[in-house]
Amino acid sequence: MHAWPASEVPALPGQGRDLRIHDTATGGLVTLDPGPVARIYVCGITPYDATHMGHAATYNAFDLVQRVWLDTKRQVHYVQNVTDVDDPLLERAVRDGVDWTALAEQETALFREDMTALRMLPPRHYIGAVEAIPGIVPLVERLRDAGAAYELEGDTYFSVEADPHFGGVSHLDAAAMRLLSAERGGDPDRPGKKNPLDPMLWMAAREGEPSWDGGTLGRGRPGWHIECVAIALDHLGMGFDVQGGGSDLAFPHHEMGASHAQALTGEFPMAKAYVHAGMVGLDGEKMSKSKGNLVFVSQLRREGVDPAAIRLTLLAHHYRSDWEWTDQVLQDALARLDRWRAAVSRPDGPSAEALVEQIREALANDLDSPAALEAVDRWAALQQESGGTDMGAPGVVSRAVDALLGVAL
Ligand code: 5CA
Ligand code: ZN
Repeated sequence: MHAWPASEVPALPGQGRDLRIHDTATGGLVTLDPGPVARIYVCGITPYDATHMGHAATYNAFDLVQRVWLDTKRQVHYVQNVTDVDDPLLERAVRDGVDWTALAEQETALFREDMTALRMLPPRHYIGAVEAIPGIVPLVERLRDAGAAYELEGDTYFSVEADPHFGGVSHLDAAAMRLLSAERGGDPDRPGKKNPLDPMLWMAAREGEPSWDGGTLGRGRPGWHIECVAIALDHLGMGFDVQGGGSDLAFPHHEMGASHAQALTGEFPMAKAYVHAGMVGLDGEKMSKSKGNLVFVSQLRREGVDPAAIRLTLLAHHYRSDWEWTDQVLQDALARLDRWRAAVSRPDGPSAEALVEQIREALANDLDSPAALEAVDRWAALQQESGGTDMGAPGVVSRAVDALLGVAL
């Protein structure tokens, strides 16, 4: 499917820095050394409701990854999926009495608009689960033929025992895995499974639900984890630089995906870093479509909130921390945006050279966007207090804030 338009990324003077980022699999910081083309896969939305602040925060984190790499003059091969067929989408369509394809199309269109408004750079490949099915079926057949998958009442399951590295992404114990599996789309209590954690690869057609030709698997639809593996391997291949998503995806989604890929290719790891963004909450609970405690990007835009302020709200929190959306965090961002805009509206100001380096340094250090914002705050305060004589410095600041933070002043 098509993605959304890219906003311009201004080139900056000086040299970009290599990214050091927290990898869930090793539990520490890794310095990534991508080739001339950095490769990143970010798990996309399940389009049954509008983009909320949690989604926006997660995509903001990976947009920063892309911007840091672009600043090092690399190209970025960014792939994102859309889970445009899955249980929650089908359930919502039934609940609301709407066609599931229309619901998916409508919410995906809204997501594109939100991403455009927030100046998130688009993926090079934006791929729906449905369009990936012809590539998914042969992978599931291969897993089955290799003994890494088995059939249960017509459904096909992956056998976690097939991967010697299973557990290597999330490092959870079996009890924690079982709990999370039940919470996040798995079926650990289904009788007949070899291991309660085994995830479904291909679900045989159910009465009243959409299904596709599955070759020797029979008609059905794909499981969730194999969707992302098929799309990532097709477009990026093994050993890409970053797999990203919110921290709720570490287990089971990224754990299972890593196992599928290992069983398919015999190679390890699928991604050099598994990067997870913290959860954004509201009123003490994780913001989630199923709980309904949501602040939508599109709602704020309708209310006339400047998308640059929404983006500054996201940037004011470190991507790995869990945080709460409040009206105050948005008010703070609006005030900051005003200060910054006033500071860059003059033709001259304090030198911006050190500031560009501080933003670069902050982002290269595990995407420390709060530190980057503080650096810009300091420059803006200096501009306000004593000004400066550096002609063009405000322009440099505008371009740096745009290129590195995605905020148009
Ligand atoms: N389609 C799958 C991924 S393949 C999915 O998880 N879709 S989603 O719509 O539920 O979430 C989209 C992205 O937003 C995921 O990376 C998810 O981890 C992230 N996300 C969901 N809720 C939150 C939240 N409250 N805070 C931060 N990120 C969130
Ligand atoms: Zn995914």
